[in-house]
Amino acid sequence: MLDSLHRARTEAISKILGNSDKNSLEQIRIEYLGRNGRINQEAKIITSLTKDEKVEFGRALNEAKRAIEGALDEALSEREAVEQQSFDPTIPGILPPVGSTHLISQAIEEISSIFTQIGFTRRRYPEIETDWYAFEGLNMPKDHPARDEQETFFVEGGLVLTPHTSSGQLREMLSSKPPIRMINIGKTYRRQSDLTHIPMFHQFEGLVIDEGLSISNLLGTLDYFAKNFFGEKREIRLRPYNFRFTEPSFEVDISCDVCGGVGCKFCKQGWLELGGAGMVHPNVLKAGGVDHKKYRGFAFGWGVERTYMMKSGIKLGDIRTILSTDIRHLSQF
Ligand code: FA5
Repeated sequence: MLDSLHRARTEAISKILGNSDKNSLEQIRIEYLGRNGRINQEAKIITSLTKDEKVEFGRALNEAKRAIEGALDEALSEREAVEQQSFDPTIPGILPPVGSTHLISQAIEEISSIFTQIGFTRRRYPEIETDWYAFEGLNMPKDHPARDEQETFFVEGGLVLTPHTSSGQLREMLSSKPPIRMINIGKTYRRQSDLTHIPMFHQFEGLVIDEGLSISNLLGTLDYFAKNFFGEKREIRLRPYNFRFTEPSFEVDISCDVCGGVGCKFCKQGWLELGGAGMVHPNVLKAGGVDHKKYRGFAFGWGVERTYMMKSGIKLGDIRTILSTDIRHLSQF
């Protein structure tokens, strides 16, 4: 008599336990407690029972209903509690992205540190210059064709955005006494934009003034820098060149890292130009107030971005990507 009722009760409760789906719980309620549900079906047997049996069966029937209702209520309130919980302390946190120094700043720091280790003092001179510091004092008189190469931005009041850090040579000579060993790193500007040129770039300018200096001191310094910055495997070469502010003058090349020195669209037959160098011209020493009979000087001026790109393993095919603000690019450095 009671077996079938117990089975219905156990069956209903096992369907409810662990169930958190609202619709499915409602279906279970209808299936077992609804007007035509299993419990009411079981109740039909009551008419055929004796008086005592009716009492016992009636009690079991009520207990079965209460147990199923209780299990349903519990399942629903558990579900609501989960819904209301807005903060789950067990979910792992999201780490905020960590930034890093921009690669141009990294390069500047590295260049600075290599030169300061051999006694150079770091300097920074104005980005906006007068014609005299940018050209005239550097042995480039007005209307001299050498000025054209600098593709200069002119600003109001006869000023220019300095096209090279060589203007800092004059400022250094006029503000300190020899012996001088400075490394001037700053922003420079030219009207250029292509695979190897950007309109705003950085140069680092070395200037050494002392008694008895010769080209071998210049070579030794450049070689020291190249070995420390690029590594032992990269090669450097000097080509005779003409700058108005040095005599003799050279261009310094480094073997290309993009193609390994065989030649590619980025370099000239395996070599990439880093910048100029030479012995400071007597006219520049004079303009800087240095006794050109007593002292000699050497200077070099290289592009920071170009120099950085030639570092082993960098393999940047277009200098303009250095200025990209794309986080996927920046996060590689
Ligand atoms: C000069 O600017 C000379 N003042 C360098 C110098 C200093 C010679 C001291 C002798 C003594 P040049 O115009 O070649 O030279 O530029 C030097 C370097 O700056 C180039 O080799 C290149 O590395 C970098 N550079 C020049 N223009 C750009 C540009 N638009 N974008 C990126 N890098 C550039």
